[in-house]
Formats: sequence, structure tokens, C-alpha cells
Amino acid sequence: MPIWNPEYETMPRDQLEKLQAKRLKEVVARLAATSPLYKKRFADAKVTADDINSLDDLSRLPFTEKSDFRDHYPYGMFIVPMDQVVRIHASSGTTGKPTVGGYTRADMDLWAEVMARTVSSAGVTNQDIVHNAYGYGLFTGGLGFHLGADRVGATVIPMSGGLTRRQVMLMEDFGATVLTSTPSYSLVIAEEAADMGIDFKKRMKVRVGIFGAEPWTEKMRHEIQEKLGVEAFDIYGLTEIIGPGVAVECPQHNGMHINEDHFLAEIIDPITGERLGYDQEGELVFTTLTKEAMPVVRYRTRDRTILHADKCACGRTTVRMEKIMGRTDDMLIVRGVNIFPQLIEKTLLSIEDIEPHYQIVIDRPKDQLDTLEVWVEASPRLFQPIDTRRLDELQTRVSTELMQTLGISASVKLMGPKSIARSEGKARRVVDKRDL
Ligand code: DLL
Repeated sequence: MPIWNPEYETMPRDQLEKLQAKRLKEVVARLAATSPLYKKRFADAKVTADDINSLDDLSRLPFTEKSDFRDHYPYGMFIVPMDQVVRIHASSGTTGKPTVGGYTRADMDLWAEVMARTVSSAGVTNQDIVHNAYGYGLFTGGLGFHLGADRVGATVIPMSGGLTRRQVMLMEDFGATVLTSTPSYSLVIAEEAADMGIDFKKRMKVRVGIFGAEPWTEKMRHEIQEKLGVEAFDIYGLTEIIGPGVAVECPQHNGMHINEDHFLAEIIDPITGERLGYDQEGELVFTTLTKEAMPVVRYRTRDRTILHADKCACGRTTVRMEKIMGRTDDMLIVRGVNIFPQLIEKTLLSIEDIEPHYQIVIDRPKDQLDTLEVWVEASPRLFQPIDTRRLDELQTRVSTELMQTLGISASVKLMGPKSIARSEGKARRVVDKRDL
């Protein structure tokens, strides 16, 4: 499988780390000179660019948080005049104002480069037809993938999300060989094809899928590969750093290689903020090394993972991040017990006749204990005709398994086909109705 930019993607680690240290010093100097926010933060931490001479000096630098973006909305994180900003993107966020990202011409070029590396890592070339079902618009997914697929010379089909029936038709008619979408939406496409009487694996030429923008388990990967007949690649990114293009799997599927010459990654203890080593689980933190419009230093992503630096058989030397294991802030506390939504997904999908469509609903009825409901669809074949005995058994099984993994009881609602709302983009897995 060709590597798009072997010079950087396979650079010996000692050389790569030297390059990172040099770029880190530069970005700190630039921020100190141009950003009122960082000027103050660096002064408070009593650190200047002169103090940054190796990657070990990273821990002297202050963190950047999501709240900094909120407090400096919309353009306060930019350090170049607006006449140099050629693009704005934003992530929707569940509450309040979106998080804004700005790009100069050089940032757009960098984005295309890291996205070209990304799609190449999944084996996409100029021979491919890329059906891009990530949302186009302020979300970075659609236009980010567009840039990368375009740069490698693939034929790009700028579908965006939605109108799923039409997507299925055009995927077949246009002969798509690659599908890019959120993992949850890929299953919606598969389901629609089945409803149209189309045998997806037989009729479609799609062989590769690049899925990300939301957490998904290994179980979900198996479901997708099974239903769509594709090799599924995980891709990670975020608006605050650049959008998609931060990290992606190679054909070894043993973690996502981070584009470390541009994005410096560390893992910290989410409570103490202390730096942790490779192979240790914690919160992922990024420093952008080359961005112009909106560099960030030690941005706390809240995403939990582990970094590995051992050699990868693909030849890339960059560190790999494991699948995101959840967010430090998505832990739900229900009746005093810590619950991770991904553990619920893993449990559900290990049970036969359970479909990968679910929602977790939490409520706090007046003056009562929290309630935890898990709504999940059962296989359509249990409904045609309705097999109440099997449904009852299944419900007991799901309740028991959830009780065993979570340690508290959940009330399980088995739902009929299509009763859980489908999403064209990121799926909404948790509905927390409590007034916390
Ligand atoms: O989701 C960028 C993106 C677009 C990534 C297309 C991949 C593909 P935001 O909307 O800013 O950006 O959301 C970023 O989504 O902090 C993670 O919590 C989550 N996330 C992104 N990729 C993954 C993934 C885009 N592969 C936030 N696995 C991040 C798990 C992911 N979570």
C-alpha cells in the first residue's frame, strides 16, 4: 500500500522528535508574540520560547481547554488578521455556541496534505470513486474528505448526508469504490439498501470505508464490515486541531497513526494533568506545530486513549492512538454509579438478534432515584410475525448482561425495526433528561 508522504510518515523517530521540538519552540514564540490569550498564559506559567528546547519541556506549557474557545468565540483564537483567513468551520456542540476553526491558505494546503495521507492509508488512489457522505457545510467532515480525495486524484462524489435512498441508488450507478461517512450512517445506508431489495455486497463495488467523527466499538466494526462488505478504517480528528486528518488507521488496523510532524500528541492523567508515557491510558492532548490561523498549545481533547510508539508493519514510524475509549466527560453517573456509554454498546452488540441501533435514556423523576433505560432494536425477523416468546427471552438476556457489566439495573426496551431515530451524521446515543 503506497504511503503518501514517506519522507514524513516514515521519518526515523529521533529525527521526527527533533523536528517536533524545533517546531514547538517556533509555535510558542509565535503565540507569545501574537496572541493576547497565550501571552498571558505563558507569563502566568513563567515560560518563554527560550525555555522550550526539547519535547521534555512540554510539561512547562499551560493547557488549552474547550472553554477557551467558548470564551473567545468566535474569532478570538485566531492569531492572523481576517484578510488571511480563507475558511471557517465549526462543530455543532450539543449546547450553546459552536466551536470555531479558522484556516489560512497554507492551513488549507496542510489540511489537504494530511487528508491525502489519510485516504492513502486506507488504500485510496486516483483509480477510486469516493462516495463522500460526511456532511458538507460547517462540519469539517465533508469538505475535509473532499480535499484529501481530490488531492490524491480520486473521483469525488460530494454527496453529503441525507436522502439515503438516493445515496444507495447513486452509489450503485456511479460505481463507488470507497464510502466515507460516520459509522452509524454507514449502517443506515446498508439498511436502506436492504429495504430497497438490494443485496449491498453483491451489487456495490465499495471495498473500503473510512469511518469516524464519533465513537464506535470493534463490535460495530464487525457489523459494518459484515453488512457492507468493506474493510473499515477508523479516522479521528477534531475542529479545534484541523478537523479530520489528525490520525487514521493503516491496513494493520492496530491503532491510528497520528500525523506527528504537524500534531504533537501526549497523554495526560485527566485528574492531575501529569504527563503519562506510551502504553498508558489517559486523556489525549494535542499541540499544533504548523498551523497558521489558529495554533493551539496542549489542547485537552477530553478523549481517552492510549498511545503506542512501537514499530508498525506498515512502515510508518508515527505513534498510533488506540480507538477512542470514551471521553473523560461522557461518563454518566447514574444512582452514584459510573457508566460509560461505550460499554453499553459493546454489551448490546455481543448479543445475537440485537441491532446496532440504540439509545440510552436517563431521567430523574421528581424526588426519586435516577432511571436508566436502554432502548434497542431487536432483529426485524422477530417481528414478522411477532415472536413474543423470543422477544421476552431476549429482553431478560439483555437486562441480565447489562446488570452484570454495569453493576446497576437498566430497564430495557426492545424496539421494532426503525423505531430509533436514524442520524445522517453523528448518532445521538445518550438522552439525559435530568436537570443536573
Ligand atoms: O468529528 C472531525 C472528523 C470528521 C473526524 C470526520 C473524523 C471524520 P468535531 O465535530 O469537532 O470533529 O468532533 C470531534 O468527535 O473530540 C471525539 O470526541 C469525536 N471523534 C472524532 N473522531 C472519532 C473517532 C470531527 N474516530 C470529536 N472515534 C472528538 C471516536 C471520535 N470519537
